Amino acid sequence: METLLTKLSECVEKGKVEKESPYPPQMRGQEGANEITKAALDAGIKPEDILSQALIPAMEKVGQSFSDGKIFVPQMLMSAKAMGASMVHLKPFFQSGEVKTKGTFIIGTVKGDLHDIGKNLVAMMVEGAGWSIIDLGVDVNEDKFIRSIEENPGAVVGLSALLTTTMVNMEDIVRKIREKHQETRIIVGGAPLNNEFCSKIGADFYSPDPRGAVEYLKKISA
Ligand code: B1M
Repeated sequence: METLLTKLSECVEKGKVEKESPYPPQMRGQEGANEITKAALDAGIKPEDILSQALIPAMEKVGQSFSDGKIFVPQMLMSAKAMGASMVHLKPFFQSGEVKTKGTFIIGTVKGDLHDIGKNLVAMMVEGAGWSIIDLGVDVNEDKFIRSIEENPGAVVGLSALLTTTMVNMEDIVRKIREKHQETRIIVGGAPLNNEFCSKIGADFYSPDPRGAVEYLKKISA
């Protein structure tokens, strides 16, 4: 089990998507995130363990290497691609929750921000917990959020941001949503956020991870 997770972690760190991928040259011909994830699931490793013990720690290392100037945007993008290839296999497990009747959850990464891996994970887990998902994608401005709220009365909104430069855009989006739809519940998340920031911008709830968002939704829909 450990070997598969270690290998998978290495694939994400180095950006090895699948066996046929020519990148990175030193791993040519070796299995990539696609094949190793399938093998890990076949070996009975739990999807949550694949996520928490291989994929997320690998991405943390990638972030650290980027901060240290050891890798650059193209490498980071290949790592994201490898993680995506793995998540394709995990998605059905996270989505096979209960019947979808609990409500609608609108989610998007805020304007200026293109990071979507964390947002996609939150969407998957919330969908698995029985909510209908409207995923507005990345670089989403207040107008798109407001339009979607108007099309889906009573929906809960989730905002994701990964950059210190885009988390500030959340404040603007929350304020504009509140001006028109004061009652809308808003959850915020993303690596640079915290509870204090959430209170400052007037959002309802901050969650550091998908589980917290699911728990909050459970609580408010009970
Ligand atoms: Co970017 N990037 N990136 N990047 N990138 C970070 C975020 C960074 C920390 C790397 C670093 O310097 N160490 C840094 C931000 C620094 C800062 O602002 N303080 C950074 C930078 C600087 C940049 C660029 C500016 C680089 C450049 O161009 N010079 C650029 C910005 C582009 C833009 O958005 N406008 C950029 C670009 C990219 C890529 C496109 C190459 C790629 C993204 C590909 C994609 O998403 N499809 C990328 C990547 C991959 C990363 C890192 C390495 C990994 C992000 C990730 O997917 N993590 C990242 C470093 C890091 O995070 N360690 C980094 C895994 C994911 C599962 O975690 O997204 O945190 P995360 O989501 C978590 C929680 O935060 C939470 O749940 C998730 C699961 O646990 N969560 C929520 C997230 N949203 C939530 C919402 C909720 C609740 C919980 O409720 C609604």
